[in-house]
Amino acid sequence: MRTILAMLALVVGAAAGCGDDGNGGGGDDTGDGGNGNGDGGNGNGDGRNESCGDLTAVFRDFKADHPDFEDAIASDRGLVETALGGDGKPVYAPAGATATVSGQASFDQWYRDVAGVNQRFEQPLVLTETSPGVFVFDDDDFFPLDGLGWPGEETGGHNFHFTTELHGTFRYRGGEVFTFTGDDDVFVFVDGTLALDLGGVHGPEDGTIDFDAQAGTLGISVGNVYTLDVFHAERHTSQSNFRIETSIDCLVVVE
Ligand SMILES: [Ca+2]
Ligand SMILES: [Ca+2]
Repeated sequence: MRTILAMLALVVGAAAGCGDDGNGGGGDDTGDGGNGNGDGGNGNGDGRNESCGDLTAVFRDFKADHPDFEDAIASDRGLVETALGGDGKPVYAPAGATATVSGQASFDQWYRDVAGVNQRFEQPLVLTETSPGVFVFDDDDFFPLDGLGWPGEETGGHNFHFTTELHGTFRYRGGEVFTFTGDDDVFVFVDGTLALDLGGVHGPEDGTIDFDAQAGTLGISVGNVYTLDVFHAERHTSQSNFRIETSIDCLVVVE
């Protein structure tokens, strides 16, 4: 299944003309016309395609009285299995309750539409090239569902207690990194294998995927296209931070 998805994404990526030559900080009028860096061979001279990094996030709004939200504050690594589930969702790993999760039944609601429990929204989440070859989304006041979702649930004027899901594909060129900083839980899967675990209810924490260093564990090889799946949960007041920084030059959304 994931191989098929990767193949489809490869076709889409090729059609989108994702090139290496557009990472020059947005200056397209320098007149040199020859800014290809030579390692990709597929640049079309038009710069980085606008679809690169133009992601769409799925948000699900929860209420504070959900058993896993606004409860204990604790680091809680190991909440998910190493392998992403066959349905593309994280698989709850512990045998029962943990410091911050009631159990599998409650966890399974985090990234699935459940009537009466959560409300689903889709919004753009766009990575911006902040310096040549560095793509960032950064919001230390991350409240995408303010004014949406369950009424009467605001704290300090903000809608806390939601989850975030992002799905993309990228061509592994070698040397990429992907850093997440934020709260609360974050699970990142590469080619269906857990590559970053920041599980738990906590203040901003950060973790980095070093694709070269983790290539063996992840089973990835330079030149191929892979899936990148990000799952996040905002589970506790009074902060919501969400920051992605990556050198992946063309992350393409998967619907
Ligand atoms: Ca909420
Ligand atoms: Ca929080």
